[in-house]
Amino acid sequence: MGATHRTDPRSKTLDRMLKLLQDAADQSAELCLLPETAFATFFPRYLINDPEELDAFFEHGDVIKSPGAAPLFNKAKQLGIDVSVGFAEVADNGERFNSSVYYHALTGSILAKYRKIHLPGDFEPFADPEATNQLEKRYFKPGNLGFEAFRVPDLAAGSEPIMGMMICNDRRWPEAWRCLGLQGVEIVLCGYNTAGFAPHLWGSDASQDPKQAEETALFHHKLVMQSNSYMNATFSISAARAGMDDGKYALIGGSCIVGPEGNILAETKTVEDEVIVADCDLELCRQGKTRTFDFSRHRRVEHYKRIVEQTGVVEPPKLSEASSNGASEVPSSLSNGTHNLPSRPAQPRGGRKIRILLCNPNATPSMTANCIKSVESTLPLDVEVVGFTAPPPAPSAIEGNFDNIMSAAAAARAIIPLQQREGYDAMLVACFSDHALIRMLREEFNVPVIGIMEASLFAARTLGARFGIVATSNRSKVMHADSVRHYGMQDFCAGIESCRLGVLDLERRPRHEVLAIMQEVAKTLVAGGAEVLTLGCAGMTDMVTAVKEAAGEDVQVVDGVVAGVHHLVGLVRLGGKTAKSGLYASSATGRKLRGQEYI
Ligand code: CDT
Repeated sequence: MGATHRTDPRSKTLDRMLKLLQDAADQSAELCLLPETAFATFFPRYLINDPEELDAFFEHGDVIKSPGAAPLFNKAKQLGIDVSVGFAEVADNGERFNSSVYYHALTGSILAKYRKIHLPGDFEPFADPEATNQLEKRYFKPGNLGFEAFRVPDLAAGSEPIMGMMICNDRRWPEAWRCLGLQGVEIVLCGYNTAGFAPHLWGSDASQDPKQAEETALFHHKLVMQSNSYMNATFSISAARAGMDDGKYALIGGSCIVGPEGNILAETKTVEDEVIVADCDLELCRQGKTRTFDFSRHRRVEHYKRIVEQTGVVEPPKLSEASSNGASEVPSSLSNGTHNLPSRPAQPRGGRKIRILLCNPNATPSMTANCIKSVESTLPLDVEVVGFTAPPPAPSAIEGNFDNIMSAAAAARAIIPLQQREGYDAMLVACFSDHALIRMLREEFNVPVIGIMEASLFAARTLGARFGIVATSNRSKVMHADSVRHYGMQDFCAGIESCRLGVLDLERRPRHEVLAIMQEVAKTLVAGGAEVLTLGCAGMTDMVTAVKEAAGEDVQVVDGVVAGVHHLVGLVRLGGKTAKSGLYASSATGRKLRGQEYI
């Protein structure tokens, strides 16, 4: 879309949009993307103090029925063309967002809504009256709907393409693209509104050549659309509000349709109202998605922690400072004015990490590996979890008392010398039961020890009034009931339901079957009043997402491994130790006196 001035009546802008839609339909397009806040000028560049004037830029209630926007959706329905468009939204609770929707012509309904997450600019205008402002932080809240991909039925020769939306500044953030990429997105839709010559906004020199500034802005726009499309093996469509708004504010053009190899398939030639069309053969996404960017095979999430844990930059300590004080934490006064200190120390406790031994008392290493995998992405930078798998004669699964005792003995014999050598700060017993190893380790050492069942129940009691347990077998159901009583939690237990599966069935039976069974059990527990679900086996740790899906968003699902590790981390930070005045007093000395050092 070309320039839209502050004084332009809504009807004029709408007429232009209807014409563009007609033009797209005439060229047999099945979907038409229109820009960010398309129905009026880009008002966040002005400081508007009059609430009524500001309100007129927003759609209230259901956007497809909003008088200033409805004609667009009605026309789309009539033409049978889907439309995605940006608008300023007032939600039912009065919160304001910079939003976009995907309108499905066939059903006459909104298939998906997105609310802009990366709001650029400032809350207060620049002091310089000549500056172009970008007051999105003043007028909008950051979006609260995440980057959710969605399927569009009956499009592209009856296929169901996976689409995702983002708005303008979002396109500069690879995190946004990856969130969609991880849902297999095939077409990313992005309306935008990007200033060309606006030195205050870009933080650049006011004496720069406006034409050159615009070229750079255009280069950056295409750079992010092409590179991120390639890196996520997806098509992308971007639609600009372009031209010279109010005869004063230059906006770049550059609307384009990009293929999954990063190639531009179509791009606008003007900064006026203009339609571009391209065929998007979704099959072309397969190449990238199954080879170079086959995420399931190649991603190494254990090394990506910083991406979700850190916002600002945390530089490595300056070599001179690190060597002079021996510490790696940079005091704020020395942080070269960037104020980008870590939200938590990267190396606390005198530079030493908290090290937790995750003890799997059965002899199945893949179960240990799954436990480590499930917790790894949640760990702070200063915490390390090391996996231990019990050696034979520990049984490969723990399904009854015999297995419990045999595994505890085998595990304890191996852990005692290991702990004497390594001095882990805490130990987690990764078996969902009141496992004998827990009490053995509490007796033998003074570091905090907990099992994943007890940790789950503590977390569950904190997060809800009633919990339920997804048990493996009927026998484990009975054993869990005994343990719940032992922990004194029976009054808070809404139920324990069995999946009628053996522990090793969790790995051996087809995954979709196992997940379906667990989801059924989860639903039963929720119907019985469980507000929090705990997973009754360490082997279920990688199934949390499926259970969450079945339980619904108002129900919490606790993964005992994650709960246990973080419980222990908290205790270690508090300096907590196992009390030795009673039950957990060590029996090592007594054994020695009896000449029974055979372990
Ligand atoms: N509308 C919008 O998000 N515009 C931003 C301008 C950034 S201001 C520095 C953009 O990314 O194009």
